[in-house]
Amino acid sequence: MAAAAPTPSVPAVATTSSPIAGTETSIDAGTGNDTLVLAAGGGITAINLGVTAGADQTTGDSVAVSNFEYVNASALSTGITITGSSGTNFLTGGSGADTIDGAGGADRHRRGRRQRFG
Ligand SMILES: [Ca+2]
Repeated sequence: MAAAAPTPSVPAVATTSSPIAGTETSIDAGTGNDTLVLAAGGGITAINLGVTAGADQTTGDSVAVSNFEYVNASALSTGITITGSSGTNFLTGGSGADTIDGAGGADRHRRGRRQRFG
C-alpha cells in the first residue's frame, strides 16, 4: 500500500491510508495497526505510542494524534524521540540523532543514529 505523496505545504502528519492536509486539529487512527508518517517535523519533538489509548501521542505540535502503532519519521532530518508501546511497533527514525525506545513488544527499528532497543 503506497502512501500518496504529501503536498509541499503539508507539515505535520499523514497516515499511510489517508494523507492529512495539514489543517487538522486532531487525528485519530482508530483501531487496527496504523502508521504515522511524518512528512515534516511540524514542531514534533517526541512521539510516545505508549500513552493511554486515545491520548495525544505527539509532543511539540498543535495536533492531537492518537491510536497509532507504527511511526515512520524517515523524512525528518532533525532528531526526535520515539517511544513504543508494550505491543509490537515498527519505528523508523530520520537522519537526525533520534532516540528510539521500543518499550517492550516485538518491535522493529530502523535508522536513527542513537537507538535503545527494548
Ligand atoms: Ca500532539
